[in-house]
Amino acid sequence: MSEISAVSRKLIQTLAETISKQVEHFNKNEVECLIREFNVLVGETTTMGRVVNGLDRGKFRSILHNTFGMTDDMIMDGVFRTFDKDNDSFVSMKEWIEGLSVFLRGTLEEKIKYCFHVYDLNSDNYISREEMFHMLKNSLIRQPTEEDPDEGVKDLVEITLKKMDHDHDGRLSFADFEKAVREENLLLEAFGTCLPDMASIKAFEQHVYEELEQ
Ligand SMILES: [Ca+2]
Ligand SMILES: [Ca+2]
Repeated sequence: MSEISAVSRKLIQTLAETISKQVEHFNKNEVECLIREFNVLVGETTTMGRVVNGLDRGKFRSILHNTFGMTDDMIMDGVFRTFDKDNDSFVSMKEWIEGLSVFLRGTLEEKIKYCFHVYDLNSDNYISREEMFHMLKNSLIRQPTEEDPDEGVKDLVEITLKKMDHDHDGRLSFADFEKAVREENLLLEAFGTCLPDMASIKAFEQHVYEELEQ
């Protein structure tokens, strides 16, 4: 091992120790693996000769698509927005690990907050009728024979509101969303798949762990 890689290894270990104390669900070794994976993913961009602050939207979306099988653009943008907490258009190393702790291992409470944020497209703390309409329209497989597919989506929005809008103001607050999901867990991803399934979590973790072994 060269002197430089020994130094960078030491740096990563120190960083992993610090981050593992601040972020839930990952131990120090796991954080180290995630930092290495982050560096690999970002590294491809730095070879272009410019300084990169993290994963940009395109790069992040290709990870969601290729590694976690996501296909819905609107939802993938929502996941990016949710990971990018400081809203600087890059997912930094810290944001990557914080985001993954919920994405891969979050408690129900953490996932409720995460999904609500993903679905609140304009970040005004409410999921509006319009937002529900866009997401449901996007996620439904349209029947080509149907004359007005929008009508079906509008009906679905009204049904969803009836079930989830507890204070009857025609939009979902976090409290509405949380109450509904606690009563019926399947509603967690009511407006589109924004969490990975068990198989892709397992594949990702296996891949990341192997990198530490090398
Ligand atoms: Ca950021
Ligand atoms: Ca909103």
